Amino acid sequence: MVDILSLPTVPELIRTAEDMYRLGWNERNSGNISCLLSQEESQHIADRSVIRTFPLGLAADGIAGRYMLITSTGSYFKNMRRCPEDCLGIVRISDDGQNAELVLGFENGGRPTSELPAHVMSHLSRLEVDKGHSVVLHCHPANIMAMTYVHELDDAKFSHTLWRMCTEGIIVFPDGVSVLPWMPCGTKGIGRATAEKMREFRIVIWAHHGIYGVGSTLDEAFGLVETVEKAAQIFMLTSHLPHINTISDANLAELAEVFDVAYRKDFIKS
Ligand code: 2HA
Ligand code: ZN
Repeated sequence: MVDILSLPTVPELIRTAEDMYRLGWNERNSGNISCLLSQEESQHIADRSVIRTFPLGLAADGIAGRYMLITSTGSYFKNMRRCPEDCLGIVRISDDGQNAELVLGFENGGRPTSELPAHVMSHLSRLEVDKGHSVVLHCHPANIMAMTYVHELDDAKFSHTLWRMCTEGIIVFPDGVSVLPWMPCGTKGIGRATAEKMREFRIVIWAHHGIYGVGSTLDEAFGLVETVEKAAQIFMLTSHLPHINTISDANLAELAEVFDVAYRKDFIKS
């Protein structure tokens, strides 16, 4: 019997979930994380039979046969270490791309997160543009959420404002962020809209709800969200005060040159 904790990505995900909880990003049962497992890690579970099947309701041919670690619906990030076998599951995407086949975890009737469509579709989009892609995470950081009430929901304007809030911004997310208008969550519609934006962005913000971040590792996706949230925090701390100093567009261009990052130049004109 394989212990779910023996797969290296599992303790790594639990650590990430706990950090997210402590930062106040994942109240109650909010948020979800999924990781596509490497070939090497997948070999440990390749001989396991299917325990239950969850229809995806979409064609995930691009990840057919891949194993994915994913959080369960209703699970609390703060409790993940106490009950990893209940809160986490490993599914194999069926050969026809139509189903998620449970091979480990989700004990006591657990099911994948309600945001499964957004996760699967985002993985498909990111793999088209980034071969090393593996992680999708979702959470509710307060300052990003607050900012969507007081800032125009425009990709260029939102990205430009965030870049100007901390020096490291344009270096960490030179591709900017995308902001979706409010939509009901847990639907294929929001999943499709998120995945569409994921072809161009590694951060997609859901207005008045939260944020999606992606990366090749859990640390990378986490660090990306952390940096965007810090920029949003500075905005929320200062937007009601007179700005007598700022990071100018010339400063942004200078940073991009010093750190050799290809940023969305078209976002600066806004
Ligand atoms: O409760 O965060 O978006 C899980 C969520 C749904
Ligand atoms: Zn959410």
